[in-house]
Amino acid sequence: MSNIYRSSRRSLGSRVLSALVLCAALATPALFATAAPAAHTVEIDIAKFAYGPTEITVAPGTKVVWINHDQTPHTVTSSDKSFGSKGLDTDDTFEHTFAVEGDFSYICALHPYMHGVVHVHKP
Ligand SMILES: [Cu+2]
Repeated sequence: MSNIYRSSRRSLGSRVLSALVLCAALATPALFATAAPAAHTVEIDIAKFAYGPTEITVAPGTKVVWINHDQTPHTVTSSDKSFGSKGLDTDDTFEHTFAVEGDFSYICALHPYMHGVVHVHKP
């Protein structure tokens, strides 16, 4: 009798666990889907130890997404510390939305000779 009780308890527990895992799996893409329709997005490629384009001009509210295409980790580290990524592995991305006007220069903390600048100005 106690064996049956114990095994049914265990299966309920594992059923709850798999339901939670399923919920997490379903919730994650939904989260990305709601985050996607942002005002305006610009991509900057990181390739061959350089940001491309090195220099861009965007309107306030623009989201800039950096993508590392190198086999080497890089970072996006702003000179004024207003934004900064962790070490980006191959195909990792980092995004930052520029809310205010200004000139924001940045470097790769691992290779400080890599540099770029985002100019944020009203059109
Ligand atoms: Cu780097």
